[in-house]
Amino acid sequence: MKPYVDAIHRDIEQLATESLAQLDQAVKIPEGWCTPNGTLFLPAPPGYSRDKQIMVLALNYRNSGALFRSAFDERTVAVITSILGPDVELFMEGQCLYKEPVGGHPKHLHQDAAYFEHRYDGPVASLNYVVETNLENGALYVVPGSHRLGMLKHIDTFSHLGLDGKEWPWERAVPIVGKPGDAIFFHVKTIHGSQQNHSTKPRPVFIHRYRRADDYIVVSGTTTENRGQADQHLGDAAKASQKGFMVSGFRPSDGEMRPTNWTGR
Ligand SMILES: O=C(O)CCC(=O)C(=O)O
Repeated sequence: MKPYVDAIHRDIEQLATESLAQLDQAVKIPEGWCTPNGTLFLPAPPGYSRDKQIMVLALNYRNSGALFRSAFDERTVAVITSILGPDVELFMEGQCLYKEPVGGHPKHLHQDAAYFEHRYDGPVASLNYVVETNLENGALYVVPGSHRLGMLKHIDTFSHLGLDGKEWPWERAVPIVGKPGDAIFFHVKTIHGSQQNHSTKPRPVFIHRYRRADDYIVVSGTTTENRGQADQHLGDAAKASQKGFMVSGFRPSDGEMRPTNWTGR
């Protein structure tokens, strides 16, 4: 991601400033607090200069051209198609996890499939470092081979759905240190997470997710309560409303009539 990382970093810092300026308008939601621009905040650690800290910055393909361009990077797409096959779409609109300095949030070990379980193999994530990322500021930890364990039981944690820390302590995971622009590719059931940022500078990462063009969510949630609710275990019809932009290959029509680019809608 080296060709894009400086421009994405600038967009990230601009959005962080915007989000903090909107903090007095934040509304309470089950996951924390959300500012009008869509950034998610968590409670700040004790001794912090304010009572809330940034968790998920609202950076996405609609507000950052550099982020959108980077999702189509040829080398990245080549890695992804070697894993998923030729017909691949974007899943979600890009994501940015932002750990503030001096105590920024941990993301407890978890499988992404707890948040979005899929019909087939599910999305491959490409998590990208924006700054030098190490044991002090919140390197990504992964449990190698854990994608073969199937779907594990998650509980509610400070950072939303996570694995029980007694069964899955950090010692079971290995950290991946890296430089700005380094990309880590991992399966939707790979156990991963990251610890607090103890450095004096922010530690952002940005994430692209890719899935087979015919794959779709069957169960989703952010808490044990909303994961268990009604519109779950969606059937094949769910794909009609879950089509992402194609990054590779072709999606044949499913025969459903819908407005296209000649209507302007
Ligand atoms: O911010 C991080 O390092 C972890 C992000 C993560 O685990 C996730 O988005 O699923």
